[in-house]
Parts: sequence; structure tokens; C-alpha cells
Amino acid sequence: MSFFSIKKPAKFEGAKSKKEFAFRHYDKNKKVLGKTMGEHLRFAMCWWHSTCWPGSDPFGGDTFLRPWHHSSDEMGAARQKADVMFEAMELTGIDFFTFHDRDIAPEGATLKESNANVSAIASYIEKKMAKSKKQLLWGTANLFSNRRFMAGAATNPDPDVFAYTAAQIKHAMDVTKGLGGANYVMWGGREGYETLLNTNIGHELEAAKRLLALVVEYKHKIGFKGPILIEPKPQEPTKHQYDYDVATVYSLISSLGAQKDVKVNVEQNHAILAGHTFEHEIALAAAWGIFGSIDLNRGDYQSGWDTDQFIVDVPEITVAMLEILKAGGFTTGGMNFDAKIRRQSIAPDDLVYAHVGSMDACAKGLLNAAAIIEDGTLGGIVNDRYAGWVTAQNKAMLAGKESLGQIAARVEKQNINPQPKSGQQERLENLINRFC
Ligand code: XUL
Ligand code: CO
Repeated sequence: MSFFSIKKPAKFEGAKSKKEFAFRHYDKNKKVLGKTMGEHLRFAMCWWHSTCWPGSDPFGGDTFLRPWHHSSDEMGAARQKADVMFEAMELTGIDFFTFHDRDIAPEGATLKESNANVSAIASYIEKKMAKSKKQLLWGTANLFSNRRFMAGAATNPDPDVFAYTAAQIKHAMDVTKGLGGANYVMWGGREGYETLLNTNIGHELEAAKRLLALVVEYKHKIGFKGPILIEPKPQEPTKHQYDYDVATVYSLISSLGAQKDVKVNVEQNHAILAGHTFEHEIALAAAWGIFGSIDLNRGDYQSGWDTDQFIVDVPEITVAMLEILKAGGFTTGGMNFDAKIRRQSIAPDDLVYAHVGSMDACAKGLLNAAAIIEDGTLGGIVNDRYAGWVTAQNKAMLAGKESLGQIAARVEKQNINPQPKSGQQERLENLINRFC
């Protein structure tokens, strides 16, 4: 039985198409800068917002009334959610999916029971993957919903919660590997604190570092090929999260010297909550060699919380795509729609319209960014701005071949007297608009 009233997958119809359920820009097999659009964008659909969230908010409950939300047969409901996910991926042409362990299967009375539920549904998913050729972009563990995690998972003051966390992650990693997952994600959830009055920060940071070290060790033990991805977020649910932004997460990763094994999953809304732009977080991750994947959604620029809306603003996507292309594009990563339809969007088809529209906006952003790169004007202006650094003398200064005293003597001897040059910001903003 199908959940959606739309029966035929969205197709590329060209920019002038008037058909609503269609792509105007996303032409999956079209080559852009040497790769197909499908290879560039690697879209993923997330289990939790697409099938688990019932449309609740802090003031009201379920608006969606999906049949599986009210079923007494929990495992049957879990299979039904899987069916809907695969149907939605088919209709939208999305090739990847993502999940938390608790999204795909119900929690049992013990961890053993929960693990058995997850494994059983994973087998069900595996069969559907074989038939549909859909792939797992990443798996993760939900270490924040159950009340045992109210004071954190790895950073909980109770060592039993740390142990439980480690055990739950082990199983989620096994399942992710079993399904051929390309990455394994760790979002800190409640890894943070509410008040210093009851918190030992030093201990909690040591525990967070220990957990990451254990996960990296286990990744090698089981031969999991993809990277571990940490997803930064500054606050919400806790007031002070230990994985605030890319810069903070880099300090954790580099303190273990784990840059080869651990990268970041940058989420648009989390970047905004941290007071950054999405493109800043992508560019910083790339500069440090830890860019892995992205969670795609749109924050609200007025509300200070994680609204997780579908991203549709083409100029905004264009500048993010530009940084992704400059970073060399995705390898194991992709663009995961960590986005939910609004709670009034109760028609089943709203979910597939939302994905298709956002995919198309991303495709347009990709085309714009590729055109900006091919045009070369912007790249040329940036290169000119740093052109002074190509001389042998200045290269040597950057490489540490001159001491502070030697540099000072040279400035006097050569009578170096820097002349400021325009940063041309407005001209560059106008240049970007010519491509959007
Ligand atoms: C929460 C969030 C998570 C992670 C995975 O804000 O983004 O869904 O993406 O745990
Ligand atoms: Co996310």
C-alpha cells in the first residue's frame, strides 16, 4: 500500500516547466565541472523528521496523525516507517538516507532488547536497499531522548551512563557498518551543561575526549572505512554545548591527533545559532582538512532556535555550494535533509514536495557556484589579494625561515611601508548576484 498520492517519481523537466512535482534544475546525470549533479549533491533523506516526528511543538501535540504513530504493534510500525522512507526516496530520486538507532526501531526494556529491535529492522532495511539500490549515508545513536541522558551521555556525572553510551554506540556502529554506511555521525545531543553550580567541566571534557578515542579505536577494530563525523551545535538542548562550532570541535579532534579519522558534519541551522554563516563553517572545516558532510536545513533569522526548515533560498545556497566546490566537493559525505515540514503541512505529499523543491534549489545553487568558478573573476580577485605571498622572500617568512628580529631588520632596510587596498566587498556581492 502506498502512503503518497503521487505515484510517479519527479523528473527533470527544464527551467520553463509549469509542472509542480518536477525538477527545473536538478538533472541528475548532467555533468557539472567534471562530475554529475547526482555525484556532486549526494542527497539524503532523514528518518527522524520524515517519519518519526509527529508534528508536535512545545504547546501542542501530534498534527500529522500518521497511522504508525498510533499503532500498538511497534515493530510493525517500524517496518511501515521503512516502507514510507523507501517510497519517498523513490518518488524524490534521493539515493541516500540517515537514521538514529531509535528512529528505525522501538526502544526495549533493556539495551539488549533495544539492540535486537534495531538489528531486526536493519535486516528489513537491508532487503529494501538491495532491491532499490538506496544507500546509507550515515547512522548514529540517539543519546538524548531517553531520560537517562538528561544530564548528558558521555559527559554524564554517572559513569554507568557513560558505559551505557559506549555500549549503545558500539551497536549503532556495527549496524551502520552492516548496512554499508559511508560515515558514522556523533551529534553531542546533551553533551553540555545547564549550570556551573552542579558541573565539573574538566571532568566532562575528559569524558567526551575518552568516548571519541574509544569510537576511533573501534572504527579501526571493525574496519569501518568511512570517517566519524562530529556535528557541532552551540546550544539547544543544553545551554552550553561542548561541541559549539567547527572551531571548538577542531580543538577536540586535534587534541587526539585524529584529523584523519574524524571530520565534521556541518549543519546550516547550527551554524546560525553559533553566530556564524553556513559558508563560514564549511570554509573553516575545509581549511583545517576536516570537512566531511552537511546537514541541510534553514534556520529562522528571527527565532533563536533550531527550526529545521527546508532550504529554498538560492543565493544562500549558492555561496555555500561555492565553498563546498572550493573544498573539492564531497567524498564520503553528502547533503542530508535534516529538515522537517511545518506542523500544518499535514498532507502526506507535502513531504515529497518539500524535498523535491529543496533539491532543485540546491541544484540551481550548484550551477550558479560552478558558473562563478568557471567565470574565474572572483577567484582571480582573491588570488590577486594574496599575490604578494608568492615571492621567495615572503614564502620564506611564512615558512618560518626568518626570525622576528630578521623580519624587523628587513622592514627597516627595505623601507617597507604598506599601502592599504580596497577589499571591494560591494563589487563582489554584486558579482555573485549576476550569477543567481
Ligand atoms: C539536532 C540534529 C540531529 C543530528 C543527528 O539538532 O541536527 O538530528 O543531525 O543526531
Ligand atoms: Co543535524
